Amino acid sequence: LHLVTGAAGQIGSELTPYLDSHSDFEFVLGTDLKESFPALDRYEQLDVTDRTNVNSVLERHEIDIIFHLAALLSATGEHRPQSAYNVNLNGLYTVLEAARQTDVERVVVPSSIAFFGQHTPPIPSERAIYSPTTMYGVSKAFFELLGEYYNNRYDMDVRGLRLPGVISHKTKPEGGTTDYAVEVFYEAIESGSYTYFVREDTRLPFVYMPDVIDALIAIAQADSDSLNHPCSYNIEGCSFTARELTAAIRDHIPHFDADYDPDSRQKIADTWPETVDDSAAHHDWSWNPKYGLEELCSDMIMELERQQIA
Ligand code: VAH
Repeated sequence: LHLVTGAAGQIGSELTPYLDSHSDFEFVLGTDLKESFPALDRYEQLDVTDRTNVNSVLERHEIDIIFHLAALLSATGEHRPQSAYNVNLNGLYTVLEAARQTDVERVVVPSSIAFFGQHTPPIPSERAIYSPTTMYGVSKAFFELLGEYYNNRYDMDVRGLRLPGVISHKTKPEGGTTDYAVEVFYEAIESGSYTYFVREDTRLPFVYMPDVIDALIAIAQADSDSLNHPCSYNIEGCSFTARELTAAIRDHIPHFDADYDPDSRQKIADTWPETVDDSAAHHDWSWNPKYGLEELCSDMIMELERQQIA
């Protein structure tokens, strides 16, 4: 059985049904804080910070791979650093310890470009200096270091990849610094205008959800001998500025009106790299994104217009 924590979140709510519907995977148990989650056939409530609860789930089910997605994102983490510490650090430690004690075969955890910071050089590779300035980024550095520790000390198989901003249309974004790149699509369709909370020249790396799903599955299935950076792979689908995103949307919605009013999240975005070197992922486990800015724009707008009509 595969276990997904954070199954109701932005990535979990797409990864879980995807894994469940593809026969070459085992059955999947989705878990999250919600009492129930009717969208999933197999779902249990799970608080990853509750050791008894985590141990009970792992002891009652034969879990082979855990996709540990439960976390608070960067902006929320700056409003509630203590909660972000508890979920992102204590929760991770609880899951790794329970996985170790119940012989789970593999644990896959998303890291993030938030691992980097203002001292990171342009176009960083896996080994570039990291200096996270957010509790969320600190928790991702903690994951990468603790995951390598568990691999070396306990011969476990913990893997991770540094996700850039994730763009998707199935769930509304919550608490990310890159949420503007998702909210803008909803507003362009619903109201025809959007005020970005970053400057128009803010450039960040992004990845579209179908490429995220492919990457998480590819790294989960990769031969461990080929993984030179098991917990730390950079990946990127495309890199663009808020201005370029507006222009790409106007290709589909000509009257779309945008303005830019940076808030506290600009400070976080300014510490992240504009683009990353993901050649190691291409080489080690055949990372090969399908969606550039134009492709993700047309797919997002088509899917949201379809949802709006439905
Ligand atoms: C966030 N979407 O904004 C997440 C991600 C790189 C961004 O970590 O916090």
